[in-house]
Amino acid sequence: MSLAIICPGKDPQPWIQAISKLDPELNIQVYPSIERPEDVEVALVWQHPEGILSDFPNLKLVSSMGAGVDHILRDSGIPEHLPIVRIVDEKLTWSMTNYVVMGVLNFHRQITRYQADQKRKVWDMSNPEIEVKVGVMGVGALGYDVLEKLDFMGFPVFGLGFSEKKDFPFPYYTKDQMELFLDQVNVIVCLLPLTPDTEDILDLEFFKKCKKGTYLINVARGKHLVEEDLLEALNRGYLSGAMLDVYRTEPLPESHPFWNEERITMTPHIASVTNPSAAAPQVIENFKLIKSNSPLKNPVNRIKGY
Ligand code: OXD
Repeated sequence: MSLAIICPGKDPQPWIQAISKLDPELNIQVYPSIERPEDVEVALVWQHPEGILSDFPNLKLVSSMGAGVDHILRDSGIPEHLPIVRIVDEKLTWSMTNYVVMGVLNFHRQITRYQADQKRKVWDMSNPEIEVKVGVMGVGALGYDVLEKLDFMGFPVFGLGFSEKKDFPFPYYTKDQMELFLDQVNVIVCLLPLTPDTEDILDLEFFKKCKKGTYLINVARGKHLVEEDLLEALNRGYLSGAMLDVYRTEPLPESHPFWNEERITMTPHIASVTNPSAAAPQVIENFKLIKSNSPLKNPVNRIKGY
């Protein structure tokens, strides 16, 4: 039996090292050099080539290398009986929250403005703080941590999700209450999973409903955002700026208009990168659990898409 690592375009070495360190006996095969497909019982994947998983007749489990599973679920050829798990890891959550806090603080304390002032030798003490109320769309492990930490820092926070929640400790809105949610906040953090329900959710109609001058932080997936609508929303003043870590096409093509847009702060999908050493224990644990037919860690609900 063996574990297949399939992550074209990503270096598999840190995963091989982390897994082998914990379980030196575990046989690992790395795509595209999978010589014994019949041995593969678990596939650890990131952006795998569509259809490839049907090459493994004894596959029992598919594990994402990250928190997101949209890159797995886009492959309609994955047999329905095959369980899928994802990574939930404290370090991943910690990094994501730190990134979002940085974005919120940048807006609140206007670092971009002062950097521009510094370049022009401008001393401007007016309006040093923007009052901030933060709305977090997506209240899973990542979104919840963001709400908790920002609340601890004293920011009013509001959550939005797609299902009803009982006894949620922060003001909470469902998708049907979107306008009510948007009325409360002037910073929007998108941490939604990418599903058919959430794709293109950040479009011009959405931005029109935001408070004038709202700041957008998208750390979820590029496909949540209709990119030309963001530029339009900035030009019309619905939004005052955005911090983006994810894009519809990655790497972002050189010709993309975002590169030259000063109101957008960009990073290259680094908000929270899975640390193989931190994530390897749960990959191995799931390998053992699937073999003993026991309930898995961090299973994905295919119907919900996360
Ligand atoms: C993830 C990511 O889903 O890195 O983990 O985007």
